[in-house]
Amino acid sequence: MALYIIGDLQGCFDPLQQLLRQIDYDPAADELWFVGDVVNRGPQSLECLRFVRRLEESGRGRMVLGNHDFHLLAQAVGLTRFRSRKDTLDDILNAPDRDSLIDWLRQQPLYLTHEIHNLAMVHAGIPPQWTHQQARQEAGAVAERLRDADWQTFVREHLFGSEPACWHEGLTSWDRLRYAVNAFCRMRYCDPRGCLEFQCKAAPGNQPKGYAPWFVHPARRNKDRTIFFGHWSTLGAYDGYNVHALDTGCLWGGQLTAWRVEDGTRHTLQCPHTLQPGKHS
Ligand SMILES: [Mn+2]
Repeated sequence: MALYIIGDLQGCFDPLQQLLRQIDYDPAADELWFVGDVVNRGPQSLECLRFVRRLEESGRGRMVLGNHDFHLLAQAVGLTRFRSRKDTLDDILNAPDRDSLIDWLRQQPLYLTHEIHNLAMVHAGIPPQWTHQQARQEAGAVAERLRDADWQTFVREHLFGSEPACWHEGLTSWDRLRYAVNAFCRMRYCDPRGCLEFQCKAAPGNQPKGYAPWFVHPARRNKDRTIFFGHWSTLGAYDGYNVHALDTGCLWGGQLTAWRVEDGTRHTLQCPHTLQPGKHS
């Protein structure tokens, strides 16, 4: 039995199946964890979502929510102002099992830990000033709203926006939840106090002054557990500071990555160019 943690799928279902053949994935014994952004931009979002859901419901897989997964929830509740011409979510939104897929997706976590391996998984990152215990609490507060009967109001009215960009203990209510979602799902660079930078998607070295990749801050309080994340295709396959970055840009003609936890090895599949370079966002 092996545990594999898999990078951002973004609708790249055929590459996923190829990668699983390459690693001799055994559905009866192995477990697959997905770092989020299971859907959107790529050609087979519906297949990806159904696949991850089947695994999760059979106890053989987990995922955390990414920004594109939240974007799907937004489209499902009719938040049309965030719609993009680059979206490839219509297959899901028009599917006969749409409602049950959305209902399942909204109940997925933002932060996961493993009971045996000393690891955590998030889509984008954990602010340096949060311990793992605090990350679990803040993610749990968001998950509670998403499980609520009135979850659609939360998504429609309170979830989206880039403010507050800075963390402080006194944040309450929707501001606190929105900060947490942005940190877990969108963060790349931040300052030591956890002020988030949303503009720069480039590789380290190109960020605005005063900001650093969230995981390099010297006083980071969550170094005591290995953290797996995706979201940052320009960072690519990065291992250091007790973190492992798994978004190797399959969508952009890069690779799809599976990390085997038992022996700490990367397994990659070269993906076809499904999108034109330069349309990256
Ligand atoms: Mn992402």
